[in-house]
Amino acid sequence: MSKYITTPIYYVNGEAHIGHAYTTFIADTIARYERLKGEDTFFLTGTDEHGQKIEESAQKNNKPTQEFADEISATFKNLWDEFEISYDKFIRTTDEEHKRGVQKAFEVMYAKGDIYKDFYEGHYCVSCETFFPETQLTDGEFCPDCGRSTSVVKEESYFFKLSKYEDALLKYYADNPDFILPRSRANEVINFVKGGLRDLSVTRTSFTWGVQMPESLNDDKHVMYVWLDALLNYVTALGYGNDEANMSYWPATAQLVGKDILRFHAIYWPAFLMSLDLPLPKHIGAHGWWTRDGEKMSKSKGNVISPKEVSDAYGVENLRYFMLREVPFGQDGDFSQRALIDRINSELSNDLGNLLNRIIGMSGKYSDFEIDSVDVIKYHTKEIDAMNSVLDSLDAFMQSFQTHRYLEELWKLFSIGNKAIEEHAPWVKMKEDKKDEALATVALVANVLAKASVMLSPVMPRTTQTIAEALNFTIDNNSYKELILEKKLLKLFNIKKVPPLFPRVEEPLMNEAPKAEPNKPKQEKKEQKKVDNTEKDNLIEIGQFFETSLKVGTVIEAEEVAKSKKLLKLQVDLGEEQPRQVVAGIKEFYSPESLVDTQVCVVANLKPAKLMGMISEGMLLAAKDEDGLCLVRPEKPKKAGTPIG
Ligand code: ME8
Repeated sequence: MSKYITTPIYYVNGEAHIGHAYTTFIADTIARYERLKGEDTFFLTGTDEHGQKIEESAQKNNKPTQEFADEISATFKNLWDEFEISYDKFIRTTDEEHKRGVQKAFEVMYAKGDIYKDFYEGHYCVSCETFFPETQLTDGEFCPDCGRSTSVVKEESYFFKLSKYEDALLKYYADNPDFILPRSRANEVINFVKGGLRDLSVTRTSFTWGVQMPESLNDDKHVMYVWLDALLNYVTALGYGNDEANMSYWPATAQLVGKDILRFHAIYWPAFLMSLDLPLPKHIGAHGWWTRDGEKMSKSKGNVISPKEVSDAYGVENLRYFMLREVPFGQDGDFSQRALIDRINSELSNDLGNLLNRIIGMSGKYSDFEIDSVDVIKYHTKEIDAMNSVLDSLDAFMQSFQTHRYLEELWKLFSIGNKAIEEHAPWVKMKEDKKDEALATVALVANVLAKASVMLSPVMPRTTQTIAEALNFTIDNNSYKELILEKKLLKLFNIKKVPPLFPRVEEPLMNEAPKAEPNKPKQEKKEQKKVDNTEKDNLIEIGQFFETSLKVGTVIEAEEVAKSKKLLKLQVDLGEEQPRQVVAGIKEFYSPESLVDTQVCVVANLKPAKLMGMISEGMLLAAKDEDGLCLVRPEKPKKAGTPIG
């Protein structure tokens, strides 16, 4: 069966912000996931260009409405193209085909007796393009949805018999408990319908910027109500009312929307479809809002964050990962650079990037970059079972749009990989002359990473492509079938070195740091330090101690520095993507060989220094007395990068 995934079509009254990017990222991820599984998938996005709101925005900008719509629509399309959003069609409601399709639908509903002409007197909110009965207004005047003031409008109007579909809608919700996702959102919709549906005004005479009435009605005073026009995009994009070849994709599998427009999609839209005798979508997925300092981010409030700015600073795939991982589907989330940086450093750089780095390092050292999975099953059934059970659990999360759970589970694979390395310590096995065991662990971890990359590819398509290149395989429906469904292992292959995927981010990269951020400006900290240092007894605050980042490191390589009596050059694994180079004055006390594969304590946030022309990116903790120097080490082996403090 084919799949059809949609985003809302975005109003062209302002450029995209990260809320729009979020919906688009989720939909794009689902579409890519379906394609990975080999499903014939159609993914639609586009812009909503009619209605009073757009007309007014164009006037404010002193532009003809169409020109204004063209310009803003292009900014959305260009942004999605830059972000490599894999849409199959970008629809605009000013497209001629769309307008014809809407007119056709109007005729069908009218002929069926579902549309009739009457008068409407009510309170209209231009921002929401919605009428409200007086009983629903806040303080008798303000819009219950956006809080703006409404105006009284009396117009001749065509009405859609929404009330007729009350029972059918309630039955549909009851028979299809997964129609609205997350399920917790269904009740508000059901209660709204149970409260009684009023027929819906579906034309306007007070302005002209909308789809004209069908000629057969011979009533050009009216234009279509923007929500009727907009909702129908989901079928006109497939050719409804024109060339209907793509209508085979209908009904939609997943229609993603923000919770602000759930009612339109879960009540009006299914009722329109029933009237048109078309099947209803399988799922409407309503996600929460991105807020800024606790307030919904919106174009009209002007408190928006530009997705382009964030992606220029941090990379679009890091942003995608962050948004999909950070917030449980359906809930609101506050955007902060600090949270984004934390996820980049800990999950992307430490967990994922580091694993690839370890595979490259170990395979290079032990087997000239050649990996063979032949012995993996012999030594690693425990890890393979654990890995398969994680992989089997993933589909259910994606089907219910819970990208945060999907990624959370997926990350368990990296723990399995990193833990296997710690437990089986291939470097020890190499020393004990158990090369096949050491290589089996390296191959296991390469397989873990390969499988994880296949499943991560819908979220981070580019990054996982680079990982696949490093591991010498291709991510596509074939590898999905073999590695995920059939649970096969990769055959003999060569590892390729690639540049670091996720350089660590030490400081916020965007100037305008959201207010809610906990990171204080650096200067404040320094000043505080000065004051405290003038104390007679030199006591420091605990916070000052924690300004020093101390970490456990594993020495991977060590060599003497020629012409230096004191210095050794070490490569120390701190659980980061790349080992750090540390130049230490310990040559008189330690031989390089005695240090490899031992652990040390490292000051990890010192500014890099140059010693005899070599960069040193850390300092080892050591104790020195008249008997000489000894390194300070953890009492028991600890994972590289474990914080000390
Ligand atoms: O409503 N957080 O268009 P729109 C998360 N044209 N998502 C947000 C968001 C936020 N702060 N702000 C907006 C319309 N969105 C209509 C839709 S569909 C037939 C017509 C996202 O430009 C979210 O998906 O106001 C929301 O539903 C959509 O943008 C609204 O975009």
